Amino acid sequence: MDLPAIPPIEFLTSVDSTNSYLLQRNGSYLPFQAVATQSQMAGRGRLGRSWESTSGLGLAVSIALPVMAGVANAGLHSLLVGSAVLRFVQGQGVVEAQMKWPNDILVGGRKISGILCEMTPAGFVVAGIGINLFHAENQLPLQESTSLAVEGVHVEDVRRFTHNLVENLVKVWAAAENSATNWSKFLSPSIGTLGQRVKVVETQDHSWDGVAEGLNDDGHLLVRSFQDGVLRTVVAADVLHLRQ
Ligand code: BT5
Repeated sequence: MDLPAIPPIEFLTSVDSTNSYLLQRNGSYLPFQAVATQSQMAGRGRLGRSWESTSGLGLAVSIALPVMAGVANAGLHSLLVGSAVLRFVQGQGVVEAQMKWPNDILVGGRKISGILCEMTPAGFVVAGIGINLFHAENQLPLQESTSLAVEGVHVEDVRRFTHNLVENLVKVWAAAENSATNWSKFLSPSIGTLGQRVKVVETQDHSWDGVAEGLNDDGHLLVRSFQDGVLRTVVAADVLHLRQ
């Protein structure tokens, strides 16, 4: 399979948000153009949440990805990016890493990476990836977080690491393009949430428990409720893995 060469990655000393930085370009991108920093001062998560990456110990990278044919929503793109990041983190030696639907990479229940995909009007999706690299246990931003260092992986060269991460994403993009629209089949093996007992948090005041039984071709999670046995389609919510 011939893969496109990736454009040179722009490394910034510091920036508010790598996603915002790329989005400001208003659609003038080369495919797989990326920007990265170890000092992101106002990293954004989903739903107005934030991503902590001010310490210089993590990596924030955003990539302009060509919108996948037939995929209109950011959610499915986010799952595709998540599956690439999962494989990459596992390839670094963290074999027990898992993807929690929709966009967290966890190791033993602790978050090592988060993904934020934002659609642009010009046929690209800006995919933002935050990864904790060098934090020691006492430098982690949250109790439920971890880093590659804590998991025993030492990153020697951040630029090379970033390059390999982007290259890995290009490979997953090419494989996904070839798999047409059978997204459930393509993505399900990457999603650790499947088969788990979960709490679906719809709003602060409304949550329910069930078993995650599958994923549909729109990337939505199918959860069978414990309360009434109905299989519900979860489009947008936070999902917590319950202890078995
Ligand atoms: C995410 O949102 O996990 C998406 C994070 C995306 C960050 C990247 S960095 C490059 C690009 N530029 C940006 O501005 N953003 C992207 P969400 O699922 O909403 O999770 C946010 C939650 O993760 C926070 O509320 C915290 O609980 C937790 N969190 C924040 N920083 C963390 C960190 N460094 N490590 C682990 N967990 C963290």
